Amino acid sequence: MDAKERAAHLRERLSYYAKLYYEKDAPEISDYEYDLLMQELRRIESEHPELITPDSPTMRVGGAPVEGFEQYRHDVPLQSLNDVFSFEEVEAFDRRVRETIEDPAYVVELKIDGLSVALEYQDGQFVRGATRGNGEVGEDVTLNLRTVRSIPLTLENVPGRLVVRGEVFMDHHALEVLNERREEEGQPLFANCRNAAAGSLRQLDSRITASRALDIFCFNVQSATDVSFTSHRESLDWLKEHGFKVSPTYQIFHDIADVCKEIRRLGELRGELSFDIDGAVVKVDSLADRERLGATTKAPRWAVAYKYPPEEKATLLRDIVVSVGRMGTLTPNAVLEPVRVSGSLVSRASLHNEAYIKEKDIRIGDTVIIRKAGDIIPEIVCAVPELRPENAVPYVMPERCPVCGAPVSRLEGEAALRCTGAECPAQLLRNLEHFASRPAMDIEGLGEAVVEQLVKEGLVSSCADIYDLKVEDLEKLDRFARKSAENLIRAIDESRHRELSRLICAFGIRQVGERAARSLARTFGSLDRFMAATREELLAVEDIGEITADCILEWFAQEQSQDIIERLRAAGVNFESNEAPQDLRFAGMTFVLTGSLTRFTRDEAGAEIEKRGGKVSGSVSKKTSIVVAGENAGSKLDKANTLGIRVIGEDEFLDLLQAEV
Ligand code: 0OW
Repeated sequence: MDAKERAAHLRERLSYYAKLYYEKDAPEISDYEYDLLMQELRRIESEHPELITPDSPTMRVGGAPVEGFEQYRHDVPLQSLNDVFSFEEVEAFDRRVRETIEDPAYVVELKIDGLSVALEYQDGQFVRGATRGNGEVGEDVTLNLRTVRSIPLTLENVPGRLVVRGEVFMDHHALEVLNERREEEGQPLFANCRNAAAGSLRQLDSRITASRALDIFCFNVQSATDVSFTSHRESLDWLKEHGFKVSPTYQIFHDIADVCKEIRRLGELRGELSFDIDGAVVKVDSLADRERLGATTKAPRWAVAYKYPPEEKATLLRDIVVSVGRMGTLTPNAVLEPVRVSGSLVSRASLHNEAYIKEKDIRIGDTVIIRKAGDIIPEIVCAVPELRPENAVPYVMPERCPVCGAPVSRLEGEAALRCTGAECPAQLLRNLEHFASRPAMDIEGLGEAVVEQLVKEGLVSSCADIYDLKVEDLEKLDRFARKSAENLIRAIDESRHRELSRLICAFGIRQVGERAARSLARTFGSLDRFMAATREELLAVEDIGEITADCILEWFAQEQSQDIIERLRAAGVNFESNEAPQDLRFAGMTFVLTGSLTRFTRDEAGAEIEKRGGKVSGSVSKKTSIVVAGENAGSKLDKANTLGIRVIGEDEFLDLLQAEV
């Protein structure tokens, strides 16, 4: 067999195998053998370029990547679809159609969950292909579409211009293979088949697209110069006869009840399909009827997409493991027997917090129902009590952090449990990034990537370690030349002189952000006075409530925190506020004013009290600290005497206000 014959033979075999692989999903040879034949054909074509034909399988894969995608204007807009979510809405659609069409015939097709494209052929050659875009203008992805083996590059006896619409998708197996490869390469995984298909079709390098095993179902003849149809089904049959892959099922129905039955049937098929569908499309079959029904700006009046509720699957809850987030939050996660739901394999699902588990009474060993909320996030709908093992017990969250062993605590009003460890490794990265961040110590150059390296190299395991770093330490890190090492050390040095409020913010005490930190720095004037503040004094500070005060007290009470503070002091970090400390002599005290004062109005006296951290109340109770009694004081004075509350006159009040603190 000479080269020409061999090339023709290989082309015929490769096209035959590709058709089997993609249309019948029944390959006769392995991918490896297919690739060997392809390699031989490439070699022959490189030795005899005159033998290359436009439809050769080797012509599917483009050359070097393109810079970007050209815009492609669809001469026939790619319409979208009105979605419906119930059979009542399908019946309403039918009633609307019957207002115009006496006895409509409907086609019901699978709604492939991929991305819409238009394929343009000129005299039987595939010449251009584009994404849907906004329906009017899409992106020219011709080179990438050529690599989709189920798209015919040449058509037998189809003269003139033809534009076909279809849905490009990736099947479950291809997604699994792709994600396995990405996992090995340390790349982020695709959440589902649709994302994978979209990401693969919009590759600038068509060789990457070629490696992604994309597929297509064609569902519409957009335009054709040399052929015409009277019905949709006729056009689908024609597409199939001319080498296009069309939706595997499309039936005609005259009664909307049968349409709904078909929608149910396709919905049950869902679990067995090797690709994702997110619904069923109901279309008027007669093209003339479609003309009469017309379209809204958004979508045709002659079609609707019935969307299935998120697919639910049952599986075994093997275990519950607790992860510790960067904010120290303990999150329970379900470890599941892997199960395919809506297009991808699910083996984990968040259980959010203890309340969620309690409310649904989810126990280790349960059979649970899983679904994908929004098609992406797996969630546990419920447990199946009838299938619960005898020994299943209600789940209890750990009392100690699974990462550092520190006690966990729950702040009232919060569902979440948090690790209290100031240096918990799970939170360390977040704490360090926060410490160096702009609203805190603002250390230029100490971002997430550098922090991760410093922790990984064991150079930093606490924010205090930052001030022990030397240029030599940094030079060992990736991408750290001497210059950048010196710059970072200089930035660290500068941060020693930050305003006190920055340091307080940098500690990352829960509930203490920039605003609260400023109030605390202004009020206490130094870290030492802040550290020594009582709960009452903290409560007297503007922006500080009960929860925040408790967080502050709990944070300072930790040995880890004391250790950090002493090391920062030794490192020369500024502990003083450059603002005058606020006078808090009345913090935690409640005053009652009665009678008339000569030097103040009631409001002025009240303001003087609040300025010094005190509170003013309108009535005397055992919570009252002091009653200030002016002239003609009345019943409040009597009650104060009865309750044994301290009573002072105006002069003594003045002395209290003016005494040196
Ligand atoms: N995804 C599909 C599909 C289909 C529509 C298109 C214009 C008017 C009717 O399988 N089988 N049939 C249609 O017909 N649309 C489909 O997908 C659309 C494309 C854009 C939004 C939907 O995904």
